[in-house]
Amino acid sequence: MMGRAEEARTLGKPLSGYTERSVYVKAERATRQSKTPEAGSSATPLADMMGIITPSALHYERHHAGVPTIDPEQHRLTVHGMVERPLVLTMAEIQRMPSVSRIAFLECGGNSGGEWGALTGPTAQRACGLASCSEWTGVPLRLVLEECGLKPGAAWLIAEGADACRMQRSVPVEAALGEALLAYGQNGEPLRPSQGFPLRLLTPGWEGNLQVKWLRRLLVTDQPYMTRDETSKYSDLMPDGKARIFTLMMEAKSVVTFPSGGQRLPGRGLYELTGLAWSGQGLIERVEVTLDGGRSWQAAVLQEPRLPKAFTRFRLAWQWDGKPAVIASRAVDETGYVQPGKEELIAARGLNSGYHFNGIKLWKVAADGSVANADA
Ligand SMILES: Nc1nc2c(c(=O)[nH]1)N[C@H]1C(S)=C(S)[C@@H](COP(=O)(O)O)O[C@H]1N2
Ligand SMILES: [Mo]
Repeated sequence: MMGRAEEARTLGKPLSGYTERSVYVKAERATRQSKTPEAGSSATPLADMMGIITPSALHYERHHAGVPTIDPEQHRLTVHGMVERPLVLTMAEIQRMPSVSRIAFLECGGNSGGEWGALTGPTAQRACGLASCSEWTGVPLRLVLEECGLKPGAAWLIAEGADACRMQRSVPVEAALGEALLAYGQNGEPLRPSQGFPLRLLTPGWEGNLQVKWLRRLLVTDQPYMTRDETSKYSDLMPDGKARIFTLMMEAKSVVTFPSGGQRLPGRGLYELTGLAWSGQGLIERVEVTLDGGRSWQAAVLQEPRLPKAFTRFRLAWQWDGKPAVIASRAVDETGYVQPGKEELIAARGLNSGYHFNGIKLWKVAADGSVANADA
């Protein structure tokens, strides 16, 4: 019999132009069964993520009319309306302009929509997975608008996508002149088709719906257009029957991703509790964790450098005594805004709207180590 050292060894795989992940790594985006899979969403497996960057292939998706296949050579961005010099730009012209890269989260206004009700998400992915974080590269939109010259009274931009529904959103011009990007890069490579290849609008900190993908047109106007996605959708019906519209800011939110629903702790002992926090208003200042269902809170360690309007990773060493525990995180951002509890949120906004849920998410750890939704 041959010993291990003498065994013939098999050569590994050869080099390749573009690699796949290990066959042993299985994390996937989650979708729901649908008869219209072109109009839906897929959620990032937040509990499988490390650090703050979401791999592009696992960035959540939200499409209203499927993912168009666009030849970047043929693609054009038209900027017109209340401008001195209307422009039609090719991708090559856009990519010749001065560029910037920044890390920013993106979150659907409908993320955690199910949390308003009784049937809340059983995993971090189902509860909060319509949020991801990438490094985006592109041209500050401000530069393009300076090139066109805004006319007096220009107050809104109507951004339009090249997908079948020609998705349109009205974007306040302050945002367009501020941090907004015409993004063509994501995590070091061109945008993925599901993220808007070859060009998308990025308005860091604001609801995902505004960040029009496959961007083909910016019409400068003096008023919003009241499009479908800012009136019947992505607006918040309040208990008094009035609706809040243009609620663009994504307020501070966090979720514990380990331990989280669907996982199992192998036994009592020392663990590293971890999770993600983010705020559309800037930096995450503090994340507090409760291990006793909200009776007491302690500060988690925040991964540095913290970046404004990006995911912030938090961690806390936890000695689990093997007894049932209810755990959660609560984020505080640089404006002093504190992530609310679910009851507080419902008291303020009622239950008519499915958008902008940023309440505290509780997980319960049972004595056998299994972790589940505390609401269930
Ligand atoms: N053209 C176009 N842009 C779009 C959408 C769309 O369906 N069509 N969906 C919007 C919504 S609702 C969200 S939440 C984000 C999702 O971006 P992602 O798929 O890159 O995560 O894109 C927005 N931009
Ligand atoms: Mo969305």
